[in-house]
Amino acid sequence: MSELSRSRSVTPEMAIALESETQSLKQRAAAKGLFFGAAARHRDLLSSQSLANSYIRECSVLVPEWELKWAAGDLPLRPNPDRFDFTRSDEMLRFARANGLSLRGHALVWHLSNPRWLRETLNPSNAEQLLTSHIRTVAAHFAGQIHSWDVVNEAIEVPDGRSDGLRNSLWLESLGEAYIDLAFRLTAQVDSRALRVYNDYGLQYATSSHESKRKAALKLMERLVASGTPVQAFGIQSHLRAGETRFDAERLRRFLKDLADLGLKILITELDVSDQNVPANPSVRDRLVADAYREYLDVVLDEPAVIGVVTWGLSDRHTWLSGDKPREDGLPVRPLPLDENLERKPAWWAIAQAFDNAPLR
Ligand code: 9MR
Repeated sequence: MSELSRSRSVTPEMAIALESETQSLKQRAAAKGLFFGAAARHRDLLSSQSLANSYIRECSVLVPEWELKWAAGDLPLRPNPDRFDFTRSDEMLRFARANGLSLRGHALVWHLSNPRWLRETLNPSNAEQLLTSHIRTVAAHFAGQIHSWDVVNEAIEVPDGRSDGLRNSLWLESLGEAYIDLAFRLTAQVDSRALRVYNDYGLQYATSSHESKRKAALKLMERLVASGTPVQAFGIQSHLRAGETRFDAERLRRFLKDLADLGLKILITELDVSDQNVPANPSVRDRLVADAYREYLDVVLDEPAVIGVVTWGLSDRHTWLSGDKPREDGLPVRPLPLDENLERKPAWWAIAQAFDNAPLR
């Protein structure tokens, strides 16, 4: 019996109701066989005990937002071809393990956040060696301790004009499309326990660019699966926009089903809702942001292949959107489940209800 129901003024029925109100996102997700997690940067998470407590309370998965990229922020993971610096990523792993969270890895191969030396020296004769040494070192360093790896991130860019829809990235230019298969095989060799994910954005709306990206993504996944590439899951980043009307539940359901039919699991990997273009009034804004979370998660969590949800940040205190999608009126953006004081917002309740309504896995 909880503290609450022992106190004289609270009946057992009220205690049960209150307890279910206070269930965290990770508890509600777990009740349905799902996981909930959020991304954070080392410098934010480990410098605020109250922020850290919110992650511990709400999340079962933690994603380093910078620290496992080749080079994001001022302390690169791979400062030169021969040196790796795991200081910050190891600290995040320790934090996660000490508090019962698991760490999700993001990302082994990406066209952005690469060190300057890589961009300046990568060529067809050294690319395979550089990619191999990277994955053999990084994935091996964390072997057995990672929930899932974004092995390849954002490899599709239809406007680049290739018939296969692949992005003209530094890796594609040096290795051709074989870099994708190579990355998945290497990861499988060194850490057979982490779920291997292909991760991308721009896939959820009923716009022509999202439609053509969905097509290209399915084609890529079909090719990889058919050729025996050990990809196991598809990550849909899900950077949503409040007030966006071009959402078509049936098209999204179809895409999820097509991925599932290929035998892939699906993860929602970077969920947030930009409030850049909605009215200033904070309660109106919060409602529109919450509506976007609800509308999206109701569809996505209906698909049995979806195994969990990660938001790209947890509190409005720290979000990439303040820099990348600021509001014209200069008001702070409010895209995440908790406000800047770590209080639950309507978005939190929308996610909570979506988990509560989700079918059991
Ligand atoms: O949120 C991340 C931001 O802090 C970084 O500066 C940026 C570059 O490393 O990456 C942001 O996260 C991106 C993620 O890694 C991949 N999908 C898009 C995310 C938002 O840009």
